[in-house]
Amino acid sequence: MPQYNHILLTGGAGFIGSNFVRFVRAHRPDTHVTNLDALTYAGNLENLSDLEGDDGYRFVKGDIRDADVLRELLSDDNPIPGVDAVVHMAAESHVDRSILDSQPFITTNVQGTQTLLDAVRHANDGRDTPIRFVHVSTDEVYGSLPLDEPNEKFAESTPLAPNSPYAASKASSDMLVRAAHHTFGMDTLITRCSNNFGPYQFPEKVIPLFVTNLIEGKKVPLYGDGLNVRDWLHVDDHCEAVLAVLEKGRSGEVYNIGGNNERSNLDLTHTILQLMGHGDEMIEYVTDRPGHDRRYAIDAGKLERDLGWQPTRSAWPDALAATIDWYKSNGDWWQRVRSGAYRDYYSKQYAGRSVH
Ligand code: NAD
Ligand code: TDX
Repeated sequence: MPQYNHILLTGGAGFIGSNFVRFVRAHRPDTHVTNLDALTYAGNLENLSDLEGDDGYRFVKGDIRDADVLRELLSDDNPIPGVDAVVHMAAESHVDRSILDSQPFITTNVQGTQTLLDAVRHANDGRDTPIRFVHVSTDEVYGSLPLDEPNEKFAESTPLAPNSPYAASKASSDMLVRAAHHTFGMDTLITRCSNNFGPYQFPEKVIPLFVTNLIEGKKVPLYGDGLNVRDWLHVDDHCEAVLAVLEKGRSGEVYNIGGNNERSNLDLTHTILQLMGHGDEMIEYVTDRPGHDRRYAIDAGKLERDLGWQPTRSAWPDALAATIDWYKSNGDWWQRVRSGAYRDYYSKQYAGRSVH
């Protein structure tokens, strides 16, 4: 099983990306990680403040739409070994934002992915072994399942039928990655994961939003009838799966990742309320999200059979309770996100330093 010398991770200052940096540094101490992140509203370097001083990790502020930055990073051998793998997580990731303004979703998720693919293809020129490219995608590209057929799940062969601008932009990026493999023989893989939860998730997503609202004594806004279903996976299980795909996956393949942990939003809300000692009076039913997908459910059997991966950190409701405890114990982190103070970290911490 190849272990990689140097991963270029895009979007590493976000929720999953920052957990992935920490996961790789803990489980593959010989693998260097360069985190390329544009620090949009979702990028927060405080997520990685514990890695300041780790020689195997470096942060570079830059945009995946900037071909010059990509060229420089992919050809750079110093001070660490050259990049031999790219894990692509940078994206606009919130469905509600894509409904309000889809433009950043097209420029980052679609054009940015193609710019990154082009840069990797050029960097492969003259190399004996091409750079391996793992594209981190989502179950939302498959669209929505009905509630009345509980045995139906998304398989890798399920046709893509994205319903939101976010999902459509991710599906487009998946198609570009597929084309790069087919046309240019690039060493690409695609993962499609279900809903993640865990530490450092931006408090616009349902679990950290509801938990932090309740800590502040506010109600939780439940969309529509609350019967939409999501399949919840702990972020560390996702990180382990992405690493397994990077190290053991078959080039050109798609791998679904899921927790086998379907919950309606109403069930999820009741569990959060119960774990936090609140009653139903804290639920505020609000207008539904336009085009709200009814149900996501992932069949992750291929990943289990072919690569031996299984979720081990997503046990319900214990993993949810531990996540709630994390937000309770890390009030500073999310209060600085809510106030906007987290945006000063980069200028304070990196002032005067070269980006490399
Ligand atoms: P996030 O919004 O928390 O983080 C995204 C990161 O990408 C941020 O740090 C942001 O600054 C960076 N970024 C955005 N545009 C950029 C650009 N143009 N150049 C460089 N960096 C840029 O997202 P997340 O929830 O951590 O999701 C990470 C990836 O996983 C995304 O591709 C998402 O589609 C996918 N995914 C997420 C989930 C989930 O439940 N959160 C589930 C399945 C797949
Ligand atoms: O305030 C809310 N009230 C509510 O009822 C919010 C923010 C959400 N919801 C519902 C909508 C969804 O059915 O909760 C469910 C989860 O919503 P989000 O946290 O916004 O996640 P979702 O839309 O399911 O998408 C997530 O999973 C797939 C991630 O944000 C995506 O990046 C990932 O690809």
